[in-house]
Amino acid sequence: MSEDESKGISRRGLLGATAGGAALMGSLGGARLAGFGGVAAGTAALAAASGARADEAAEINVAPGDLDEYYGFWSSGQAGEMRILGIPSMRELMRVPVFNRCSATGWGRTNESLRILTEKMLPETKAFLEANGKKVHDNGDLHHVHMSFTEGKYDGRFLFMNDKANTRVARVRCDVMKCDAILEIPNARGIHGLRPQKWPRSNYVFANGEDEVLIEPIGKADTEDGKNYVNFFTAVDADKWDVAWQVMVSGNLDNTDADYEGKWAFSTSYNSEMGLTQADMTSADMDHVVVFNIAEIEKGIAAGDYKEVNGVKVIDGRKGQNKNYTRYIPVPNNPHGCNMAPDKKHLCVAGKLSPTVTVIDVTKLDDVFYKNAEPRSAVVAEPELGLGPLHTAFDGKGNAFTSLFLDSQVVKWNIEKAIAAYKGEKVDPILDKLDVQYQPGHLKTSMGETLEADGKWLVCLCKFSKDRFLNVGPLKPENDQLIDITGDKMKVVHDGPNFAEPHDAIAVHASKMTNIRSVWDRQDPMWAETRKQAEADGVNLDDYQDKVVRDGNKVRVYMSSQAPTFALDSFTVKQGDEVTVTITNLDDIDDLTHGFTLGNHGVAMEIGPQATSSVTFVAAMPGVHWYYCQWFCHALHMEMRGRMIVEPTGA
Ligand code: RUQ
Ligand code: CUA
Ligand code: CA
Repeated sequence: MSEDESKGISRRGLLGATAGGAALMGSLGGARLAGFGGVAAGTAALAAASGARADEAAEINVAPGDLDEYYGFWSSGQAGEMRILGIPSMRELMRVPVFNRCSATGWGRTNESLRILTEKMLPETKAFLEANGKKVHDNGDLHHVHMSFTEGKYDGRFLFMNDKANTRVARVRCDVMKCDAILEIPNARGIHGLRPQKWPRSNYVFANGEDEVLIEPIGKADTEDGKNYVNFFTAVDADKWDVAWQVMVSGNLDNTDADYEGKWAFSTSYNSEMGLTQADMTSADMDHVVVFNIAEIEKGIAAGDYKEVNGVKVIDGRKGQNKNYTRYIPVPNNPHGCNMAPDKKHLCVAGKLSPTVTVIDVTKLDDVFYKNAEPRSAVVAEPELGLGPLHTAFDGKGNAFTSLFLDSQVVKWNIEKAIAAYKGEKVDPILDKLDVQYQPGHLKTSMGETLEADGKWLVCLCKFSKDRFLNVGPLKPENDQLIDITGDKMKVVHDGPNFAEPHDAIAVHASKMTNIRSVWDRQDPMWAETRKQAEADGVNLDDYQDKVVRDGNKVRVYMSSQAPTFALDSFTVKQGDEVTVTITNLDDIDDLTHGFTLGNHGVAMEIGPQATSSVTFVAAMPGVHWYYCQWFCHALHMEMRGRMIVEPTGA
C-alpha cells in the first residue's frame, strides 16, 4: 500500500480490516503508520495476535474526547498509591497518593497530609520514626482497594485500602479522590486481605493480619515455637476510622470477603500449621477458611467477653474455644483468594497449591454454628480447574472466572455445574480456558463484586509481562489485560502495562460516581486545622490574603493565588525561623490547579481550585529563594513566582 492509499483509510476502516491484514499492517511499519493512526494499527495487531476479531477490538476504542463507561480503581502494591484507570480504554486517569510520598501533590509533606498520615499512628511507631529522623513512613504496600456498599451495591462514598508493609488501612473520599484517614492497626501485623461489609451498608471494613504476633514478650515466650504466636482479624469502624473490635485466631489470615446478608466474614489461612518456616507452612494437606459470625461477636463484645489489648477489645476466636464467634472450615493446601459470588450464596476459595476451588454455600453455615454440623458440610463443590488458582470473579450469570497462576490462564466455569459434579453427576463445569500473558493474580469483572455484576469485562492482572512490551530493562511492567466476557469464549482485547504492582482492582460503573466534584468546597474539613490557625491570625481564608504573621520565631505566611499571581511577590523571614506558608487557590474554575514549589527546600504542593494547602519548614538557609507555581495554569504561568528572603542571623 502506498502512503497516499494508507492516508485514505479511516481508523474504523483499518479496524474493520481482516485480522491478518491489520496485523500485517501493524508489523509493516509503525513509523509510517504512526503518522495517521499508528495507535489503531497497534490495537488491531494486538487483537489479531490474541485471536480476537478486529471488529470486537473496536469496542475498546474510546475515541479522543469520549469517556469510559467504568472507573477502574487499582491498587499499586509496593508503589503505595491508588490509581484510577478508565475501562475499557485502560487509560490511566489519576494517581492518588496514600501510603507513599508524592512529589507533585506534596502528599507526606503538607501539613494537611501529615495530619492524616500521623493522626492515628501508634506511639511506638512515632517514637521509632523520630529515632530515625522522620515523621512518616515513605513506603506502603497497597494490595486491595474496595468501595463502600449500601445494600450490596457500590454507593460512591469511599474507597478503602490496606498497607501490608506497615499494618495500616486507609480511606479515600470519592468526592475529591483524596485520602482522608489512615489508621495503624494495633496488635496485628501485616494487614493483607481487606473488604468492606456489604449489607446493610459498610459499617465495618474487615482487615486480615497476615503475619503472626508473639503473644507474650520476648524472654517469656519461646520465639521459635509457632504455638506462641497468634493472628488478628480486625473490624474497622468505617465511619470513625477506628478499630471496632478484633478477633484472635489460630493460623494466619490471607484474603477476606463478606457475605451479602451482613452475617459472615471469611478469611483464608495458608498457615494453619502455625509454622515459622516455609517448609512448616506448606506441610499440611489441608488449611482452612475462618468464618466470623458478626452478630455473635457483637454480642460477645456487648456482654464483656473480651480482653482489652492496647486499647482494643479482643475476642478469643481461636480453635477449640467452643464459642459461636468462629468456625474453621478445612480446605485444601495453602488457599489464597476468597470471593463471594453475587448470587448471595456461594463463597469461592482458591486452592493455590491445590488445583481446586472450594465452593462454600453460606446458607449452610447456621447449621455449622448452631447445629454442630461438620464444618465441611457447607462445602458444595470443589472443581479441579488447573494449576495455581488464586482468585475468582463473577459475571452475575452463574459463571465464575478463576486465575490460574501456574498455568498462565483464566478458566471460566459454571457454579451450578460444579455443584452437580460434586454430587456425582457427569458434568464438566469448565466452559472455557484462555491463555493470559502471564501468571495472573487478581482478576476483576465489571461490577462483579456487587449485586449488579454485569458480565461485560474482565481485567486480569498479570504479574509477568516478559515479551509483551518493548524491553525496558530487567524490571518489567505488569500486564493488566482486558478481556471481553460477553460471549461464550473469553477474548483478550487489550494489554495494559502497569508499574509495580497492582494486585487488585475494581470496575465501578460511572453512574455510581454521583458524589464526585470538580472544585473543592471552601469549607472542606481537609484544612479545618489550618483554617482555625488562620482565624486566630485574623486571616479570612475565603478572601484575598497577603499577610505575614510573626509569633516568636514562628512565621505564618498567608497568600491567596489567582492565575497567574500569588498575592505575595515576596516575604522576608529570619534564618532559623519556623515558617508556615498557607496558600488558598481562589480560582473556582474547573481544572485550574496551582502549585507552590519552594526552590532548594524540598517543598512542593498542589492547591486545587478553592483548596487551601500549607507547609512548614525551618528557614535555615540565608539568601534569596524563589518560589513558583508548578502547575501550568496560565499563559503567564512561568511568571507566577516570588521570593522568600531569609536574613542571616545577626543581620
Ligand atoms: S493478594 S495476587 Cu495481596 Cu490480593 Cu492475591
Ligand atoms: Cu499557577 Cu502555574
Ligand atoms: Ca499450609
